[in-house]
Amino acid sequence: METQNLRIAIQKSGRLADSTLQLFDECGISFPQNNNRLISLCYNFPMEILFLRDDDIPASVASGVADVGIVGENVVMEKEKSVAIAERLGFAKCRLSLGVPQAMEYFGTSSLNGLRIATSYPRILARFLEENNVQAEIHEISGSVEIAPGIGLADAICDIVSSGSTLLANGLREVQTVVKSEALLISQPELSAAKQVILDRLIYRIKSVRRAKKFKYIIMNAPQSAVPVISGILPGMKSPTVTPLAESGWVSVHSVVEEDDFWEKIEQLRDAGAQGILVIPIEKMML
Ligand code: PRT
Ligand code: ZN
Repeated sequence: METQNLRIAIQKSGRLADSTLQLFDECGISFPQNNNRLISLCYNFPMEILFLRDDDIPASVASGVADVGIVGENVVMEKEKSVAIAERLGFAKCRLSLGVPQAMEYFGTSSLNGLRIATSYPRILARFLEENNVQAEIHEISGSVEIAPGIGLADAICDIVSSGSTLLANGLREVQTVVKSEALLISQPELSAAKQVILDRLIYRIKSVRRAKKFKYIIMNAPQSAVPVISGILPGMKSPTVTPLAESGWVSVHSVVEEDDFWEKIEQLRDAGAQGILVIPIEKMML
């Protein structure tokens, strides 16, 4: 019997590669490790992995060479291929921004009129300029965009920014975000039913892993009398679990707290009388 695998295209090496492999690992998906691989068949999940340059991933998915792929939103937007977003993955977050020399005055997009702007993202930039009624010259270069103004190749740039240190090191400042980006799981718009079932299984695992990362499991001891206040601090998913301790009048409280406001919650819990607070990472959180 022929078995159908979901074929997924991922970046061979680069900024997306490590996080993508980590995600597969956290989803319990393993495959033979071999650095010169082009394609690997997973041991324990009906999926084969195709290793490509990120620029080729949207086209490989749109053409059916791969069924799905993991790639930056910026590349998906630039390539304008017919693919669907199956899931946002939340890593490799960055933005495509306009940068100008530190000394240049900038009063808004109209300041870009008549400039030469260097970028590796000509389509996204052209759309942005058109939407903002700016007439500027787009100068397409494939790498080291940030050095273009310094060597007189351009007046401004449109490039990926994460921390902003590359712009700073090249005497540029970020003046405008054009688009925001994160890694996406993209898919062919029309997958076969059998492959859609595999994709749904993959997405379920990814969601469980991502949800778990947002939360911590916490355990603390507290006087019984403090439980109403503590329950109010811990909205959790359901009300907290409260079990009696051997020492009378004391209980153990278990709950789940969101990472975002984690430290504030801990301070409030201590003020409410909680002691011996333990914080435990959650590996998966299923719905
Ligand atoms: O070889 P291949 O073509 O597959 O890879 P690549 O060299 O084209 O891409 P790669 O691996 O550099 O990046 C892959 C994806 O990671 C990008 O398409 C983005 O979606 C995402 N990403 C996230 C980034 C960054 N952060 C990032 N900081 N891509 C590039 N950068 C570069 C940017 O170009 C600039 O040179 O980092 C510099 C800016 O960083 P800061 O921190 O100094 O602002
Ligand atoms: Zn690339």
